[in-house]
Amino acid sequence: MTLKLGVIGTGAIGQEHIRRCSKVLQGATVVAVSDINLEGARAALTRLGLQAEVYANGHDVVNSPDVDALLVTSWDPTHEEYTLAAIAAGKPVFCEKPLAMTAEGCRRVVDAEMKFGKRLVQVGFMRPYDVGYRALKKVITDGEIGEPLMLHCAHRNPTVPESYTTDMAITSTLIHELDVLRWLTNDDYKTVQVVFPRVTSKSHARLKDPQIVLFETQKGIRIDVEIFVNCAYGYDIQCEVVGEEGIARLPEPSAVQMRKSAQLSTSILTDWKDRFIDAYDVELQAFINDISNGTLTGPSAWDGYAASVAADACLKAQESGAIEPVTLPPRPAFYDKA
Ligand code: NAI
Ligand code: NAD
Ligand code: ISE
Repeated sequence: MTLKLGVIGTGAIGQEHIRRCSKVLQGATVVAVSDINLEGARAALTRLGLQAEVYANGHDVVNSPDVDALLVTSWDPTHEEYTLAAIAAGKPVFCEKPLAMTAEGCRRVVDAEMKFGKRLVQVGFMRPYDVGYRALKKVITDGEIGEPLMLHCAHRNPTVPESYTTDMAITSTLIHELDVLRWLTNDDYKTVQVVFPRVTSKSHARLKDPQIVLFETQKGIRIDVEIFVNCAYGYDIQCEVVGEEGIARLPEPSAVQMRKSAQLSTSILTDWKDRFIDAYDVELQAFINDISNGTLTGPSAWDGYAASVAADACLKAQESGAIEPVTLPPRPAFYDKA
């Protein structure tokens, strides 16, 4: 049976996900879309050569009898509202990160889902589906480098728009590390501190860039993450795990090495769309397959909540300059793996 999807938000990633669900993946079709920019939504469908019902209001997509499941790809502050609406309608929902703007908002989603009594939410944390991160996790869980002691990470974007502010380095960018590093180390954060180096001249008044975020985990692992969203040279994700017996590093995306004009060079990607293109395919195919099998297994509303608990502490640390505690309550049995 083909799963009929409704997509709320037809911006950059909304269009990417519409394309992959319609043209790359198996078992789904996009039947309805919505965006506050109605013309943009229509133009996106035309560009992709697709036909779907276009609604002015996202809630009409959620409640359309034609729609079996939702993708929420609108801007961050709308995620909680549409995800809660999907749960109220009893429909599975894939919500892009962050699940909500605060841990409190994520908790409302967790509580609504538990009240419904069955998992309906998958959060768009795609890195656990990336082959590189999966290989790195295997090296750690196989004990090849001994117990992890330190992680050195970087999340670099070439540039961001003027609307991107200091807090978004946490809520929209670091949120990927907040999720994937929990998964990678099978650990939770205990404290966090944010340090601001000299600001790049390529930034603007409302964005302190770069930032360094320092964590201690419950097991005592120390993690440093550099967030640098005007790094100019490319889109670059780095993760190095220092263990008791060796060091393991996230593989670079594969690229041809060139020898030319007395230079040895390898291209660096410039766009998140390309860096994680396969991971996005796999995460959404898993969402589609899991719905037809009756149980969602991907990143859960609890994972979204856990990341946002850490994000709230990071935001506090940005303001205070102090080492702030990260306090995650115990995970409810509802979110244990079947
Ligand atoms: P974008 O700005 O290109 O698209 C957002 C779209 O949402 C716009 O078309 C806007 O008109 C629409 N929108 C805003 N408010 C709305 C509302 N109330 N109802 C319906 N539509 C509304 O942004 P982009 O880059 O596509 O990001 C969208 C979401 O996806 C964000 O939450 C972002 O954090 C997430 N994202 C995730 C990535 C990942 O690697 N998983 C990569 C890029 C974005
Ligand atoms: P797993 O499913 O055995 O989970 C390992 C632990 O990590 C569990 O305790 C789980 O609760 C936790 N976890 C899972 N997703 C998390 C997240 N996003 N944030 C924090 N903690 C998380 O581990 P796995 O088999 O490595 O699967 C990891 C993800 O990859 C799952 O979402 C799974 O559905 C998916 N997956 C992908 C492929 C693939 O081929 N790409 C294959 C299997 C599973
Ligand atoms: C964007 O929303 C993403 O999710 C990208 O993966 C991230 O690299 C970027 O910084 C975010 O703004």
